[in-house]
Amino acid sequence: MKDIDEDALRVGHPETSAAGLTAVAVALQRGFEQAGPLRTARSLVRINQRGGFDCPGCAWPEPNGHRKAAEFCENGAKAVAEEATVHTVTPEWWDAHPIESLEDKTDYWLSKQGRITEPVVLRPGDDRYRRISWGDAFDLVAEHVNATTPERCVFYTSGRTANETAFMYQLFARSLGTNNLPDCSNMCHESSGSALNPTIGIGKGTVSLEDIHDAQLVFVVGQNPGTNHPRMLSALKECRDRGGKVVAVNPLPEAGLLHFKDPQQLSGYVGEGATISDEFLQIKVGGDLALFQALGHLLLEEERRAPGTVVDRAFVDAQTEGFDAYAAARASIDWDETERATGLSRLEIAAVAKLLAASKATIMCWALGLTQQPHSVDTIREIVNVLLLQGNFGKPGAGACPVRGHSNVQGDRTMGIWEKPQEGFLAALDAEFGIVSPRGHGFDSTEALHAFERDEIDVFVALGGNFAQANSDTEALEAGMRRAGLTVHISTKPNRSHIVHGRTSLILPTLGRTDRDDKHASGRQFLSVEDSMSMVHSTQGRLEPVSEHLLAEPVIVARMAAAVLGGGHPVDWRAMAEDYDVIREHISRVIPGFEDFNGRVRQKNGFQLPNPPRDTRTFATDVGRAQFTVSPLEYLEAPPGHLILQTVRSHDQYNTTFYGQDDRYRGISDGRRVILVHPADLEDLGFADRELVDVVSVFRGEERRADRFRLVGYPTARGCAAAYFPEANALVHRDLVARESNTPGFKALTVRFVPHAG
Ligand SMILES: Nc1nc2c(c(=O)[nH]1)N[C@H]1C(S)=C(S)[C@@H](COP(=O)(O)OP(=O)(O)OC[C@H]3O[C@@H](n4cnc5c(=O)[nH]c(N)nc54)[C@H](O)[C@@H]3O)O[C@H]1N2
Ligand SMILES: Nc1nc2c(c(=O)[nH]1)N[C@H]1C(S)=C(S)[C@@H](COP(=O)(O)OP(=O)(O)OC[C@H]3O[C@@H](n4cnc5c(=O)[nH]c(N)nc54)[C@H](O)[C@@H]3O)O[C@H]1N2
Ligand SMILES: [Mo]
Repeated sequence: MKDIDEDALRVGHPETSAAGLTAVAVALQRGFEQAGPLRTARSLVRINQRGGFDCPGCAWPEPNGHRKAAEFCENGAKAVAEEATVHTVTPEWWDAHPIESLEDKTDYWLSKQGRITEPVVLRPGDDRYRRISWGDAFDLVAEHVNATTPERCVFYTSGRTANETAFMYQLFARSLGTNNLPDCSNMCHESSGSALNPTIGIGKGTVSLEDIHDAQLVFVVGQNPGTNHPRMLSALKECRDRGGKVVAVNPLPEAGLLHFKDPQQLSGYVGEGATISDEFLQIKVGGDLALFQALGHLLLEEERRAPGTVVDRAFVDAQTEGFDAYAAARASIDWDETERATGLSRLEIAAVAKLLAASKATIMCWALGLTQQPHSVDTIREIVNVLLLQGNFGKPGAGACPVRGHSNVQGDRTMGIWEKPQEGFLAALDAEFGIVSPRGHGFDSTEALHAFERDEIDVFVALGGNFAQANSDTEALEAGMRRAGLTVHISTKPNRSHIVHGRTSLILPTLGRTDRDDKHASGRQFLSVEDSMSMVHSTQGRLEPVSEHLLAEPVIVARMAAAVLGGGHPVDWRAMAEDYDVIREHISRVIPGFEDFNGRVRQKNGFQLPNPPRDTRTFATDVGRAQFTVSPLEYLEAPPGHLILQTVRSHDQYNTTFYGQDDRYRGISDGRRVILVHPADLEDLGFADRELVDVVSVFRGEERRADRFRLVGYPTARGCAAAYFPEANALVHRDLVARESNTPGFKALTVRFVPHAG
């Protein structure tokens, strides 16, 4: 942490509204600093425009009809500036920075250095990365992979990877003979998939952007859209303008949830901004299962009082199973326990139940506030129950909306990046390519962490991302990664995972979203992505790459696969790398919904993938109907002297990449090692505001410690605290995971504070 002055921390008042003029100014300033005015202007005008590139910021969809001239937000612009930077990390840079000198650098410092320009290698016994040719780099990968067995090789993907690249990458892993395909989704929305697949027969959301506009009621649960999905605020405002209502459920009074100033409208520049939430439930971390059980109970009670007014009986009878058991389980409720679990009063919950009962079209949106706790899958199943009760599937303005993170994380899964692939997918893949894919499950991200610890990984390839920082138990993970034989990072910029290298380590620099990809005999190429609402569309960068040595991701994957698998392999990797239409041809024959992929991806707005619950009210579950489920009540309770800690993103970061040191909406400047705690809890625990403490996490009798955090009095829910990801990841025990999905419990830590000594 040497490059950050911890004592510079400034704390102001949290803001009550998001976006507005400051957002535009901040975005432009960041762009000019990184990329200069011309590249900034060139890149910003192409974001999310037809024929332009997909914003690498988040997975929120673009409007289908009229697109505003500037279909981006402050944080999208910051993400673009981060990539479009003119600063470079050359082989000379690596030469001037022996690995030891990089050990104490933060990801903030590392990414500020710029775009990596050439492949580099760190060999055993050497003290720094050195230039290597692409050909030698791929031969080195082949040498290592072929010296071990496929199950000791792991292929990680971060969700920025485009569809075509992801498809080739999983094809490579399976051709080799492994399903070890962990991805960032394992750490993100896996719990959503685990809950949705068995209950509604699809692991994705069931709404379109138009549905959000048309909804009578939208819940925004466990999500901070003002920072992480800013364009969602425009959709929520549109919904309210049409008479819809919004309920926010969050332990933190996040700026964007309360008010919104639309930077794309003149009126958005001045005043308080539009109200976003009609009701704000300031819930305790982990209390959502209790909340949705209570809401289900109240809906059933209202239905008993006025039969036929709340429950959609026709839908429930025809399209669902398990209603009776669910209704029996929710017939009674322990209000004392519900209030304890949620930190909400019975009256507050009843007020929201009333809105729900009156709504004929409800959408439930959620993000990581629900997915990273032991009982996350139960919580999301409970949300499905409440939606099913009122028939909120397959009608306008209604449905489930897990708001995804990385801009193509959903597409990567559709393309087969999954450690537990389904038989139908593998059979189609094998038939198309004449390979025999392995059938056993591979490692997810948590299992990969365990495998690193047990020294079971010889080769770790990462297509993007920053695995060492993103995952739990930082210390153990880093130690394990350092013992691996070969680590390979396909990256745009340096990050901590490059420093925590295996005995041999390769960094392979790639083109990003904004870069032009035109070194192909068949001309300039484009790629495609799928957004949070199952829309598939093309993306094509325009900027001159910062170095002539960069290769496009599909080319890197193809050349790596060809080197590893050798000449006799049935897959024609070269043809796919030459012309991405060839990849799309294969995809169109393997993955349902991608028929005529090449034709439809060239349509004006791309195309929407089939979604049975939304399109036809059908549910491809085991029983052929949507499933009500019954979960016992569960919530997080901290023993005396402890709080429940959740980890969040600041307004100035993209996961493990930082744009700056501020969290403007929460009033925090120039510091990230902070813990937000309710002032009354600070007092009860005997700590002062701004006190410097060490944080101790407790899990199954084991403790982890992270030093030097400043306590900040903040209006969070009582009994809860919040810290930034990834600074707090060292505190997360690797066995603290969500049941069924195995997603790390990043929002479910039990912690106490000790005054920092010395
Ligand atoms: N600018 C920017 N955009 C991003 C990202 C980024 O880092 N920067 N990351 C991208 C990615 S990969 C993802 S997955 C998404 C993440 O998007 P979010 O899910 O919005 O991300 P977090 O910052 O983790 O915020 C979690 C929210 O849930 C709340 N919360 C925590 N615990 C609970 C709980 O128990 N119950 C309820 N109801 N709420 C709770 C927190 O207070 C916080 O508001 O954003 C994507 N977009
Ligand atoms: N405590 C805590 N931990 C968390 C979370 C949390 O809420 N709390 N959230 C989890 C979530 S939701 C996620 S998604 C993961 C994120 O985990 P990752 O996806 O692994 O991490 P990122 O920080 O998004 O990856 C950033 C790196 O990607 C590379 N990169 C950027 N653009 C490109 C590109 O176009 N191509 C390639 N090849 N590389 C590129 C750059 O080198 C950059 O350093 O973290 C998880 N970890
Ligand atoms: Mo994510």
